[in-house]
Amino acid sequence: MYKLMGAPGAASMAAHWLLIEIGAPYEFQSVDLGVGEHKRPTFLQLNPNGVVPVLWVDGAPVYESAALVLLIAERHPEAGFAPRVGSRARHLYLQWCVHFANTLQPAYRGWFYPAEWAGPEAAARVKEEARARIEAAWDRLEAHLVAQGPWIAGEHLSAVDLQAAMLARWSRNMPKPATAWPTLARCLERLKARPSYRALQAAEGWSDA
Ligand SMILES: N[C@@H](CCC(=O)N[C@@H](CS)C(=O)NCC(=O)O)C(=O)O
Repeated sequence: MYKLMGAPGAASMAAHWLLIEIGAPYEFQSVDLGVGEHKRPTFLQLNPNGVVPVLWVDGAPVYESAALVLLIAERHPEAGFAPRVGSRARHLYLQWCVHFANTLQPAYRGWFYPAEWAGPEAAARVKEEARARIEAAWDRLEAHLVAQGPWIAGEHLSAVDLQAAMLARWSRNMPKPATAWPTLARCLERLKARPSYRALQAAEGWSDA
């Protein structure tokens, strides 16, 4: 039994979606970011970065959303969300998962928390730079999907597609959302058509409307 600590639509979303896809027994514990529950000592003991998600695995906490996606997929090989070790698909899967965590996620921090790095006076500049980096990431993903799609790891859907869809969703209110890239938009549509996506929405209480 897994316990995922997160917040609706937040960085916990991909792990939550994957747990639903593989049908693993889990409990979702909502962390109230609005009251700063994630900055309290009890939570910081689980994730010293003071951010969600945290996943309890075999009675111990694990953090970093990209790691959780990889971890869940590899613990349930029968569900087919982790390409075979040594395959070209596996190489792409690992490359893009780490690339998203290293590029898109820090850029989103800049977009959503623009005063975090250099104070409120630099917020507008930080947002501008964050936006450019996020759009550059979609440019690169679009080109990859055109050349090697239909999924990020190639022929088959894998956990990294769910990670990408979570990150893409965060752009929905940006000046140029991820859905402005046509091949990526079609990939996202296929993902959002899955019954697991509706189950995720129901479990977390949000919609894309
Ligand atoms: N690198 C972390 C980043 C997680 C992250 O930024 N989580 C956000 C929600 S999407 C959060 O907890 N924000 C609250 C805050 O920073 O105060 C991960 O991928 O797990």
